[in-house]
Amino acid sequence: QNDPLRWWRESRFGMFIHWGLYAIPAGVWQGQRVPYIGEWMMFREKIPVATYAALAAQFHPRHFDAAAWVRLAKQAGMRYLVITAKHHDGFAMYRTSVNRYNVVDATPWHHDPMVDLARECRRQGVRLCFYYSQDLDWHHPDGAWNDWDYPAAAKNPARYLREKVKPQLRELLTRYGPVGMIWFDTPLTLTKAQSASIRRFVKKLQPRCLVSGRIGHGLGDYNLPRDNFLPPGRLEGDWETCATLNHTWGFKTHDHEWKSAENLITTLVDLVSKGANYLLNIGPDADGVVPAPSVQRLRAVGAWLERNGDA
Ligand code: JFZ
Repeated sequence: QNDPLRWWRESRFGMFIHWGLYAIPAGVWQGQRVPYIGEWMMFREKIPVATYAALAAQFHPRHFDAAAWVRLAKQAGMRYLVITAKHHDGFAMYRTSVNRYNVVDATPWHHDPMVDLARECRRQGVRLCFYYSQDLDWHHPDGAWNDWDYPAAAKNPARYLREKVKPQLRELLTRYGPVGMIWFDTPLTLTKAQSASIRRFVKKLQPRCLVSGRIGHGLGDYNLPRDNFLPPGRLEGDWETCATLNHTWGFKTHDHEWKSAENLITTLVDLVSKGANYLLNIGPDADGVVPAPSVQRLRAVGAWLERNGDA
């Protein structure tokens, strides 16, 4: 059957990956451990663009291993992978020609990890999807929510969409083969017309590529309840709950409060029985290492599925 949502409905379980420059401070700024989610550091500390951008000079993940990340997803029983191509900090974790603020041009690594992940996903049979922050962008002068560098009154959101979002989406949708979905996030300032035009843009380039519920204005292909949400009963329509393994999406050195494997298995079963997908996050560190407690837990979920799942 030709429903573009079919693979997604049948997948049930996906791997979310938050990986970016925020993995370098890893939740510690000016010697202080921050209490909030790691990837929000630039915003919460009102770090100037130039200061934050300087982190890129330290990004050289010697242990990055795309095959191992995708294998871990497979071992856990996950069938799709959603990785941060660009989070709210505006830094592209892939090769872009839109600006030099990206992992290839601005880091000593000079490498595009999405090429490796696309290849490994193809090889190992996992759907590749990209997270893309279409509204918040703390680096672009016209992006939403950085008003410590750029006064809000001077912002032109249409220009941001035209000069950054659409050209970058075009790259993501033309350079890595078929993309399962673009996981848009945090629609806070864009108008309905703007969300609609982003959606149309995606579908024009890859008609079967899904668009997450956080494109905004009810224009997604499926719904996203709030993070870590557990529905009280069976849900109508298509739903996906995204969740953290500890209390952060982006890596933090001092967040050691991990959910138990038992909790994860129960949650997975609960969600799936109610018709929702489970998108579970890992936050690799700046060397490209997935925290050992995350690996352990994902493998335990996979082992349980091996014994009890229906494959
Ligand atoms: C967003 C991001 O701001 C965050 O950094 C992370 O990427 C997460 C997956 O998504 O945060 C949200 C967005 C929406 C809700 C909660 C957190 N929500 O609707 O409950």
